[in-house]
Amino acid sequence: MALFGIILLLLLTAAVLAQIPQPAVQCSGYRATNVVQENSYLLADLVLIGNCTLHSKDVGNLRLLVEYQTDTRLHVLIEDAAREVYQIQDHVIPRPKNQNTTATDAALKFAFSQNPFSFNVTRRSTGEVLFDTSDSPLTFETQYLQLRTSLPQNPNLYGLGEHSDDFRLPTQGYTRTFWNAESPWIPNKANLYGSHPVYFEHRGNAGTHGVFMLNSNGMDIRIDKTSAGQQYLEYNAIGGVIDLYFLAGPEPAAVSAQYAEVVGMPAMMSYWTLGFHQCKYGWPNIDHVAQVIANYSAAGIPLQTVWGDIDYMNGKQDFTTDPSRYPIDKVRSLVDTLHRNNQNYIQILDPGIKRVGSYGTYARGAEKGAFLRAADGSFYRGLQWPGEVVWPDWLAPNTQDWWTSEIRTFYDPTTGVNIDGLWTDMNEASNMCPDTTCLASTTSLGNNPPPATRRRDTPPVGSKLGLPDRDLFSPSYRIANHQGALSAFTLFTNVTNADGTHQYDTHNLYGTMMASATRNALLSRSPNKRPFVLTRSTFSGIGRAAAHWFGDNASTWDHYRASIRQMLGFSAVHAVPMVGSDVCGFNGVAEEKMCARWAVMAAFQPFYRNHADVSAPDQEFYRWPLVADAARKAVEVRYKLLDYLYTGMWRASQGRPVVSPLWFFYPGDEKTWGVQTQWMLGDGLLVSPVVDDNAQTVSYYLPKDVWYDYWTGERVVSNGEVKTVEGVGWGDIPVHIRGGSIIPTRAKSANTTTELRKQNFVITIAPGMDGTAKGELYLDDGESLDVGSNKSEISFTWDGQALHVGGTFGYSTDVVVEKVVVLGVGSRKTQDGPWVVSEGFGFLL
Ligand SMILES: *[C@@H]1O[C@H](CO)[C@@H](O)[C@H](O)[C@H]1NC(C)=O
Ligand SMILES: *[C@@H]1O[C@H](CO)[C@@H](O)[C@H](O)[C@H]1NC(C)=O
Ligand SMILES: *[C@@H]1O[C@H](CO)[C@@H](O)[C@H](O)[C@H]1NC(C)=O
Ligand SMILES: *[C@@H]1O[C@H](CO)[C@@H](O)[C@H](O)[C@H]1NC(C)=O
Ligand SMILES: *[C@@H]1O[C@H](CO)[C@@H](O)[C@H](O)[C@H]1NC(C)=O
Ligand SMILES: *[C@@H]1O[C@H](CO)[C@@H](O)[C@H](O)[C@H]1NC(C)=O
Ligand SMILES: *[C@@H]1O[C@H](CO)[C@@H](O)[C@H](O)[C@H]1NC(C)=O
Ligand SMILES: CC(=O)N[C@H]1CO[C@H](CO)[C@@H](O)[C@@H]1O
Repeated sequence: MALFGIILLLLLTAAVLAQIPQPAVQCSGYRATNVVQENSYLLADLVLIGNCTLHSKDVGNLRLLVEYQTDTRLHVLIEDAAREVYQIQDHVIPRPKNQNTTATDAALKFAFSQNPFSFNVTRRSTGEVLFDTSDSPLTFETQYLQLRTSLPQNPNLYGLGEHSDDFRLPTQGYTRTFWNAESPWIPNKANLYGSHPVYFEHRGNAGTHGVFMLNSNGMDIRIDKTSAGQQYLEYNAIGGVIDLYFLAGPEPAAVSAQYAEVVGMPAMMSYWTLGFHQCKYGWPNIDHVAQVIANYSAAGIPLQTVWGDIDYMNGKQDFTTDPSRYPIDKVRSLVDTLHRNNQNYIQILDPGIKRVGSYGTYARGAEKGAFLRAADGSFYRGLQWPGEVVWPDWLAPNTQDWWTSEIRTFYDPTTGVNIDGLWTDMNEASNMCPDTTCLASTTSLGNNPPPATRRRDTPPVGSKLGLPDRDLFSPSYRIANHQGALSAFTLFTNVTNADGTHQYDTHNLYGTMMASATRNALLSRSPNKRPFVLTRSTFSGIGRAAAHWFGDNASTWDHYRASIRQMLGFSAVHAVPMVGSDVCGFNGVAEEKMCARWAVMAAFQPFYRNHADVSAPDQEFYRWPLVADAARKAVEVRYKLLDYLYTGMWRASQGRPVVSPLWFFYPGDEKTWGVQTQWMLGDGLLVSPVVDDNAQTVSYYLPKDVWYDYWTGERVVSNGEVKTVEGVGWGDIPVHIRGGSIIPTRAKSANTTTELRKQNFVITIAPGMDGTAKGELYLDDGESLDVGSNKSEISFTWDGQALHVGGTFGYSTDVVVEKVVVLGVGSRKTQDGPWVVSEGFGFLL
């Protein structure tokens, strides 16, 4: 949400740097010796053949470990023999269990050449080469790693977020940089707030596979062709080890699930979080917030959750309220009112803790040693919203306790602000010091804390804490960070964490650790409620802990479109299902028609929040008649579909994406591979919004199948055609049911998710080409972390004549299935209920 000066010059410098070709040094790589090959693993020593010294000193002795971890997952680790090089702490990213599959049973096959060492990964069933490093020697230096794989021409590559580029990535002259950074206006071809070094490669009917590089160091991934025309993808990292997970698929959604198994299954969301959210930076006082709530109600637009941006804080300090604009008693009473009306409230937290002795949060953190330290042992300082700040060291032993205690005290339901979720912002970390010459510590305020014991400079062998004697401030290989130097606008990379690791290695994990610590604190506050945390900065695996929005985009049609491809990346590739953009855009002036379109489109995306910057005009949906109409309709249809979405989120918590690109369902249809303005919501709905600026016409692709217009039920048989519709109203959006699906909806919408849960169901059957259909419905209490057996997993099958409803019915509910509708040729058939939803039922139509 921060909007502060980004220096154009820095951007240009980064762009120019990114284009400088790599030195043409021909390194000779490593030789493999002492090879040990067992049923399910392979070990070898890799010995440097000749010094290369591209950017730093070569690491002479490496160790190769290849594990056939599961039938579909191959792990290839190349680490320094002494295990000094930094590896991501196990407690930050817990490693997946190794099932020790026998190599010959595995879908992927590893093969290598000994001298020089190179390897390839092939699909055993077809011999298809998925990864092949033989074109270029491995480089493993103290501050530079390079590994290149050849790829087929014009590969279909997806992922490598966070970025705002095409969902199917460019294949020439393209660099993806991983360095979490404040990124106002989410520029194209730039590193943004999060790092997810995983890509999926789709080869049509030959299958889809994934490759995950578990490395948090600054990195450029280059996708290009050699002068001889050979397509490649190349990792260039400034540290860490080569830790690759190959995921076999072969179905696209199987790769998503296999990736989620590696980084952790996404957290299940509470039902209410799927309601509509409103936020705004710049709401001047609590009475204004109350007016927003009242005005939503008066406009008949259901508002589920109200958010507090930094406006609520006193001097922009976490865990405070402004005594005159947001007095605590008024905030408490507003939250009580919201809760009485079954609505929710969420507040923001920033990592920067104001450095002033009289501020309790600071004083208690200082006492617990919860902050990062500078070279002299004093707390390392920077600038964030409140002014001069210190920064939580999420790796210090008492930081979680301190953070939990601050959260539990300030958000105590009986004496404090009884929030329902928290929002972690600015956690890249974003430091407002404009460049690396800004040393906040020279603008000393107040007392320094007692100096800490100086940490050892040489970590013990085997500790994986990071090699000693590196230039942690200005490494010779410069990644194409759009902010310029590594330490620009963030924490100095030479700062040491309490566990002996350095920001140089852990920078990209900072936001994820803050979000996880916040989740832990919420869990301690309400042990059996699913915590809701929204985070700006992310790393692989963040779905386990938090939801994500796409940061500070703009109120433009471009960003309206970008939000679709960003959602596809996070949901389908990065295992982060609860995502969305600031609806109607964050920066700049939202225009009425664009806002109407966005209100409607985002109703079909998982996280649905309208939010804008302090400098942007108010953009609540009720402010324009056209947008209010569109929003009423959008929220109504979203709420009717909310259990379908909730079921999708439940599947997502088991690894199946809730939002997917069309090619996940039609992998052999080449025309789907580049589609990035349509998406599948769950398994049954295709959403195809109008995407052109101010347009009322949309052309969308309908793969070869039978489809049903969601609004009219009309059956459309497509031969794989682009359809064009004109005169699409500002509140309208083409949506189709995929033939073969059964969609449960609530019969009526409601003003809150609590009321919605009391509505009856309607089941809509959309027979496929063969006349059959299936679907499912998941029900539970909507908020317990562990529902035990109190859940219903209901399956619907339609064989052309009869509907069978089975599954488990552990969650008891009074609502009934009111009606079953079968779409088809001619008029739809309807059967009226009621049928109870607490047991299976079946009937012939
Ligand atoms: C690489 O250089 C180092 C330092 O100059 C030297 O000790 C080492 O033997 C060299 N290794 C090889 C394989 O050339
Ligand atoms: C796999 O093998 C490793 C090393 O031999 C062992 O520690 C681990 O327990 C095994 N895992 C399973 C699931 O058998
Ligand atoms: C994979 O690598 C091995 C060892 O270098 C080699 O024998 C084999 O031909 C390679 N496979 C393919 C399909 O390139
Ligand atoms: C709410 O609506 C009233 C009446 O239209 C208007 O005067 C007021 O400015 C609105 N306030 C907000 C915060 O939308
Ligand atoms: C990091 O490097 C900067 C610039 O050289 C220096 O001023 C600072 O003291 C260093 N900090 C630490 C913690 O080493
Ligand atoms: C929602 O509340 C409005 C009043 O704000 C009311 O007119 C409307 O009927 C309610 N809708 C539902 C579905 O209960
Ligand atoms: C399930 O519901 C029963 C009856 O309401 C309740 O006693 C039990 O505690 C619930 N179990 C869990 C795990 O929530
Ligand atoms: C994805 C996208 O549209 N990004 C745009 C964000 O805004 C900046 C500045 O307006 C543009 O340069 C980007 O193209």
